[in-house]
Amino acid sequence: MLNGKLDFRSDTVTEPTEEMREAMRAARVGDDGREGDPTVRELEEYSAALLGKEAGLFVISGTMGNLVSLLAHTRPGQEAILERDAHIYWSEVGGLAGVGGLVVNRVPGEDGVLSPEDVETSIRPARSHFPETGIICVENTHNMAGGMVWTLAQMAAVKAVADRRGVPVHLDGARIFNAAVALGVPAREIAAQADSVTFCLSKGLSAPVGSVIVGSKKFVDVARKKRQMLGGTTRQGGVIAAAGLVAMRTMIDRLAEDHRHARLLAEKLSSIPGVEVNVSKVQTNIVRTRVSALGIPAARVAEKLAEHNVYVLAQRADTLRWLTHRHVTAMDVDEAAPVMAKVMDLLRT
Ligand code: TLP
Repeated sequence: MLNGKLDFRSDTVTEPTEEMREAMRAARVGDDGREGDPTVRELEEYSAALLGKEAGLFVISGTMGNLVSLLAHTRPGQEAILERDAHIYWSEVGGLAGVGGLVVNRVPGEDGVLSPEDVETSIRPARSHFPETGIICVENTHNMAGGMVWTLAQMAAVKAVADRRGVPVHLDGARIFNAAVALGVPAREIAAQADSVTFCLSKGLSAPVGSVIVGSKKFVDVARKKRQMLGGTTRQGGVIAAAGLVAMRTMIDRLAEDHRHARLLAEKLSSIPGVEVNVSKVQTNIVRTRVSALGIPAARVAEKLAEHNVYVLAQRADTLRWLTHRHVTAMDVDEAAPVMAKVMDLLRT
């Protein structure tokens, strides 16, 4: 329950813990655009060490992290290979084309996972009239595929092709820690299969603001310049970075609980007539329910649920997305499922 609501719209709604608020109050700060902010620096170094990379860069959002990374890896006119339903394609205002000048090549994957064969054939051969492939983007967990996890082997297969063809791989790891918890491996093993990673502090980890990019020192130096170009350098950013540090130190392991709640929710929803859920594909904290049997738009179902204090996202015309997070308890799941059953009955009649 969050502010009296059963709020399943996103893990972005999570609010900072008391420990985060206290750390923000006490944060040591400096001017990050001049000699540096000690707390931002600590977050960047902590992130790089945790993910096994040389350097880190604090940014305001996942969207900025992805854009800065693409700008640092590529030149205008190059091509970006992305999975068809990548967040970078759907939900980041087309920044890669609008700001980065990149040609977009969307490659269909299975449950959000690209095959190495498809990546191989999508990389442009060197011909004078072709754009050059500048970047391959992967997403783990994959949002539009319902929080599906790429295994290490699947990531390694794509990375091997990319390395052989000399193309960098960027991982949109907004929810990399959900993937790590689901796979039972340290996040650094996932990060090892990409040249750069963006991850979010303000989703399941509950920090109020921020994401971090990690990669080689050389890459992060270029990314720092691109961040500045976008106006993304903070001044006393330590005030928010402090909450990010608490998030990384205290909130990763508990993501397993969100995954259990998502599974529980999926099981409960799957028994409701007219609601289609693929329970076996609920691997992390996202549950997708298709409601096309009703013949009315998912947005209408979401509206009706909200009238009964249950908030979800209409992700596609026929699909609702339910996300579990720190403010959704097992009791909340128990309460929400019968509301969905009731709403389906109301809309059917
Ligand atoms: N995802 C949000 C938004 O789509 C509203 C959500 O509710 O799921 N990559 C992935 C895979 C994401 O899911 C998101 C945000 C981002 C990047 C962007 O992060 P922010 O919101 O910090 O810019």
